[in-house]
Order: sequence, then structure tokens, then C-alpha cells
Amino acid sequence: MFKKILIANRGEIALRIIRTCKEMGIKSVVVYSTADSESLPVRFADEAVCIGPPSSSESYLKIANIIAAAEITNADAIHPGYGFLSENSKFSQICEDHGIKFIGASAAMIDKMGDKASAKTTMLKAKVPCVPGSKGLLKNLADAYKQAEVIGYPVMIKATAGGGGKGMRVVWAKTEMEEHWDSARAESAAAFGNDGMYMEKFVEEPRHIEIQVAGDMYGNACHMSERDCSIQRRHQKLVEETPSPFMTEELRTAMGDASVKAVKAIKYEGVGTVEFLVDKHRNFYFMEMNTRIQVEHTITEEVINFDLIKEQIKLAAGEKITGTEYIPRLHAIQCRINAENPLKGFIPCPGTITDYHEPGGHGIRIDSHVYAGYTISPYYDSMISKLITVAQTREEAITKMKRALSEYIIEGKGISTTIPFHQQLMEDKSFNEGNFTTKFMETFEMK
Ligand code: MV4
Repeated sequence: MFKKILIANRGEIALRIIRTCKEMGIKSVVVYSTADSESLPVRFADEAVCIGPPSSSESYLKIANIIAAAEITNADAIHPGYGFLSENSKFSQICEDHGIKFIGASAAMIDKMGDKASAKTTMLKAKVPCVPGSKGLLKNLADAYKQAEVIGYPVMIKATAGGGGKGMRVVWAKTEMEEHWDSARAESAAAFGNDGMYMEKFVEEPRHIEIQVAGDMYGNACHMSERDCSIQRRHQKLVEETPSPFMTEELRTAMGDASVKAVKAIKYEGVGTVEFLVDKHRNFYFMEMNTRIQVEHTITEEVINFDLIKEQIKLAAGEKITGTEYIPRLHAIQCRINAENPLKGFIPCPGTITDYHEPGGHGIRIDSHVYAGYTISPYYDSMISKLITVAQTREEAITKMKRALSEYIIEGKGISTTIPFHQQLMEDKSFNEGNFTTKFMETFEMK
């Protein structure tokens, strides 16, 4: 097992990883920018190394500084958390070249799954269901027209280097193809330095359901059931829950089996997530695979009573997967509490928290790094807390969430949070009926 892990991240996930390190008897080192010198990760880690100024590109993304910090402190592994360098193949490779274990996927695996068209080809070969579409990349505009006739409109053109919705267009009819082809390619080239595009049938009003998976270096793999992440806005998730209210025993078995097949086919090592689109007929299609721990891993942990960060560390150290069958018997919901104003289009509003009180009691979990006096920096994402409730049923988890939200006090000059949004959502009829798709937030209106 590792003796010392360097955490190349900040905020709640850095704290989350430090906590598991302590429980495993592993020393922790956190790197931080000057904006985070007063942060809880810096206080709670065994060691802390300042790696640069507030700007991410000069600190949390600065590979040379992070490697230097790992060498100075003699860390034998690096945990990248989520975001930042967690799915950066160059960083994964540099860690390996320095004899430091990257607690995440190998460079080759990140590249294989990061190119969406190639990931899809790999999944098709493994017999994982995918949205009908082009075989590999589109050659040119003429090819796009030709493929769309075969697939049938509406179609979607997607950037192979994409993710988070960038470089993606719906094409409803052939008259729209040329403008979308041009603008999607320009956007992809600017965002990713890669304008490779592929095409799929457009799945209308899908749900976003993902499967938590794990694999070890001996070819064993398992899944840990699903998370429903359909409540999102501009590709930012706001609420996640498990089980999905749309799930059936049959669908869970099918999606779980497909995900395990995927993990085995690519010889995946570590914890990961296989994302699917699910249409109204409960057909499911592979969308992408995430090779990192995700923000919403918490709800899975709650329903199966299992530490996913611990599993991730154990798998990186060469241990076998702990189990092969996880049967969730509880319901968990996570609300992301962001420093954003839901009445003003969710604009970020950083500032200093002067008054802070967390809800507590039975079935409540809060993953957060903030405290009274904490300043939310404009340099990083605006998430301040993850509020998770766990109960026997979905109805009880919602009731508990309403109760917890009503107790949550986060105040400070200029600070608004997404708490009022979550309160309204928990009262929403469609949400309570489990009747929602990825389009839900497009029509949701704050009162
Ligand atoms: C789709 C789709 C409909 N049909 N693909 C959005 C992010 C990117 N990774 C894939 N995305 C989508 N791909 C086909 N063939 C709809 C989306 C989509 C979406 C997916 C999941 C969650 C929220 C979404 C919001 C808008 C579009």
C-alpha cells in the first residue's frame, strides 16, 4: 500500500480524499494555490505545498510544480480528484515516468476513452449498445449529408474531442446541415484543437443515467448500480439520485451487464463511470466513459455503504476488487449547493461567507470545505457544498432534503446560493413523480 499520497486538487474533494487517507493510515500531502492557503485541506493534510498563484493554469494545472511537490515530499502516488488534471493523459504519463502512481487511468486509457468516436468503436466491438450513427469520423460535408440520409433526421453532429456539450449540434433537416457543420467544426477546433466530427441519430428527451464501475489489474470487474443525473443545466449537474426513478430491475441488469462488459473489454483498472442516454422506451446507449472519481460518487457510497475513494486507492495499489455484487437497498439524493443566483440565470456570486450553519441529523451527509469566514474565490468553480440525504424510500429522501435545506444557513454580502432552487425543485410535481428528462431545466422556472 502507498505510504504517502499527494492530492492534486482543492476544495471538498481534496478534503474527501484526505479523510480516507487518514482512515487508511496513509500520509497525505496537499498542493495549494495562494488563494487556498487558509483552506481546510491545507489544515487537515499532513503536509501542504504551495504551487503557485490563484489562476488554475499557474497552480492546479501546473504539472511541473505538482511533480516537484511530489518529489520534495516523497509521495508515492498522486490522487487528481475530479476536474483539473484528472483526465489529462500527459499528466498520467509524466507521473508514471517519475515512478509516481497516478490514481486514475493510464495515459493510453484516457486517450482511448477521451476520443469519443474511437471510444464508441471500442464499445461497439465489445457489444455495448450505442446510438446508431456514422462509423468513425465524417470525411467532409458531403459525407455528413450522405450519412444523415442513412441514419434519418434528426441527427446530431458531435466533436470527437468533445464533452460537456461543446462542438455538438442537432440537425433537424438537411437544409440546416451546412451551417451546423461549419459552426460545430469551428467551435471544436477552437476548444480542442481537433475538428474531427462524428454523427448519431438524435435521441429526443433522453435521461442521463450512469453506472458506477470498478475493475482490477487481474481482469475482474463489477458495477455498483446507477445514478440518475438528468437534472442538469447547460451540462452542469444540479441534482443526482440513486436509484433512478425510471429504473426497472430488468433495465438495471441490462445496463449493469453492458457496463461490466465494457470494463472487461478495455481491461479497465480503477473506479470509473459509464454514461448512458436512456430513451422513453428504456433503450439505452453508451455515451462516454469517465475515468475519474465523480462529484456524485457520494450517493452511490450511501446506498451501498462503501467508500469509493478507498476502493480507488486499493485498486491503484494493485489489490483486487472488493466485491462483485452490490445491491442498493436505500435511496440517496444529492443537491449541489453552488454560490450562484438561481433567480438571475444561475450567475456565480463569489464572496465571503459570514454566517454558516449546516443541517444535520439522521440520513444527512454534507461534503464541503467551507466554514464561517471562508471566502469563495472567483478563480474556481462555484460549488460550496454537496448536501446528500439517504433514506429507505425516494419519498423519505425528498422529505429529508426539504428539512435539511430549511436548516441550511449560508450568508454573506453578495452571496446567493442554489438552496432556493433546490427547495422549489423538491416541491415540483414532475420531480416528485420521477417524471423528468435532460430537458427538465429548460422549462423550469424559479418563482
Ligand atoms: C446526445 C443527445 C441526444 N442524442 N446524443 C450532451 C453531452 C454529451 N456528452 C452528449 N450529450 C448528448 N448527446 C444523441 N445521439 C443529447 C445530449 C444531451 C445531454 C446528455 C446528457 C445530459 C444532458 C444533456 C443535455 C443536452 C444534450
